[in-house]
Amino acid sequence: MISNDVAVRTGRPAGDAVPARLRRAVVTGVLGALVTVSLAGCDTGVWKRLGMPKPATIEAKTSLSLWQGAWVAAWAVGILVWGLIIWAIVVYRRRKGDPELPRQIQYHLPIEILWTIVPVIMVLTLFYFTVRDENYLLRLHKDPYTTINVNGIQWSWQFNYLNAGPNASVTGTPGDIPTLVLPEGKRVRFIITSSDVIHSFWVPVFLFKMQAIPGRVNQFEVIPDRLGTFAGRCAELCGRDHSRMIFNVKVVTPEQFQQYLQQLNARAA
Ligand SMILES: [Cu+2]
Repeated sequence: MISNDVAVRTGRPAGDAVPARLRRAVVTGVLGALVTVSLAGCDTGVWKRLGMPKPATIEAKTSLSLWQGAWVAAWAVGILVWGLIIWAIVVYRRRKGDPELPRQIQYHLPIEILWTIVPVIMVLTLFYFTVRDENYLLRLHKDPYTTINVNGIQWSWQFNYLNAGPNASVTGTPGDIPTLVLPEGKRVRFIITSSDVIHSFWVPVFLFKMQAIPGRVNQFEVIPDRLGTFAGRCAELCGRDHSRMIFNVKVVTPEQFQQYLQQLNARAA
């Protein structure tokens, strides 16, 4: 009777109804997987990095391992919890002749202690690694190689190279995207400020962002360790042209960096 019903509803022979649907689901799944794998093929490491871009600073590696570790911990806890749920469903399912309500247990002290202590340990573990890595990422050194003031303005960025004279600065506009030039292998300190509203200085390959808050000075340091040109953005909705508040980050050799500063100074003079 049931298979006849299926045949009537789907208009296909009863025996074929489910396999055809299954076949379509499998084909769709395999195609989807192939597309995903081939699209990601150009950068297979993205799987290992769980979606994060390839780090371009020494510090970004710490952010990456914190991210990966958090996912491993989340999956471990998830698998444990799902496993316990399935185990309880299967082992303690209602069998023939069982009463309407199972035996009710209250104040089972060992269990109460267990489900208090285990989550506390989990939270403390996540807390420990987060605080440890945050302290590392926000530490400031006595003598950075260079200090750059990054100032957010509606809607672009201003980069002031503080070690290179008062006029060594670059101001972008939404139509003229500024470039931030950094030396490879040298410690750079950023002093993040804002002229108007709250912005957020974000370079995805740094795996880090920091807010630019009016009337406040925020700081962090990185050592860029990969030559190249990278994208930068504002990560705080800051008004009409927020999405145009982009910039480029160009990591060059220290010699090229010094030449660049001289150029900036010469231009200002
Ligand atoms: Cu902004």
